Amino acid sequence: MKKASFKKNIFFKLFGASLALFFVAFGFQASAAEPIASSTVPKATLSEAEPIADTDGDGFNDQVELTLYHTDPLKADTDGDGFDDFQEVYHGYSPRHAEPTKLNAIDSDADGAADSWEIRLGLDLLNPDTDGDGFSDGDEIDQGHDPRSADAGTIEKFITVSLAGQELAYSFNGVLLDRFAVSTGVRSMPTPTGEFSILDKVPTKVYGGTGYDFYYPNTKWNLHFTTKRLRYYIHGAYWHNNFGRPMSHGCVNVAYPNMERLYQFAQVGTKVEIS
Ligand SMILES: [Ca+2]
Ligand SMILES: [Ca+2]
Ligand SMILES: [Ca+2]
Ligand SMILES: [Ca+2]
Repeated sequence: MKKASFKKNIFFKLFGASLALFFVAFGFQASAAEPIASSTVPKATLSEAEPIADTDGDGFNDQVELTLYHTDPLKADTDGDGFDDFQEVYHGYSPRHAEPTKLNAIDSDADGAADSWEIRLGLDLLNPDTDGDGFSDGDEIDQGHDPRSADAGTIEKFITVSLAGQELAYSFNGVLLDRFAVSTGVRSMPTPTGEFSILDKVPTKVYGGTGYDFYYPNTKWNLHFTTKRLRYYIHGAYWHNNFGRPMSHGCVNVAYPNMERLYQFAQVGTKVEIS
């Protein structure tokens, strides 16, 4: 027994020693590799990785203030309305106007693209033609081209409607541009679900009238998306303000200010997914 345990001891000692040697060798290799790895990192990369200062401490660094939001990097509250720049953008307000102004309701450079779209897409909200190709940012978005590059390729647009959430969202090149409450069909007249595309854009339309128990003349901004059973539209609705609750005869009701921008954005062929 004693001899056997002695042998065992020797075995473990030798095994342990070879393991230790292995780790020493491995450790040596790893530490030998380190100086080579760090010497291959260019010094410029290291300094670029350093955070850019937020001089006024409002939560946006100086570069973002100068190039994206066009706010004062030395003044936390650029428009002097009592709310700092970060708070305003976070809640969807323009940090450049003391009057409460929603970013999606202002187009600072009058190029047809709301400030909120420009910020989300990384465009210059004070330059109507960010990529300098002769076409305005708004026109490029409307026509489905990239406002950040002179490349004439087509950018994918997508509209999604959630019946459970009573919400509509739309995206450009995978970037969410807006999201808001809508009213879809009531239980007896449900909005059809599935994958559709915009078939027609109709500036004004009459809903109801003779033979119906409702009449909504001169309804603005109508996006026809299917003829399944009946003709269904995503359209403005001026006769109620219950967005977020089912209200319609099967169409998708949208508040006028939201619908005006969505109508401008959508093209015949834009994909619509309703679930
Ligand atoms: Ca700042
Ligand atoms: Ca402010
Ligand atoms: Ca604009
Ligand atoms: Ca352009």
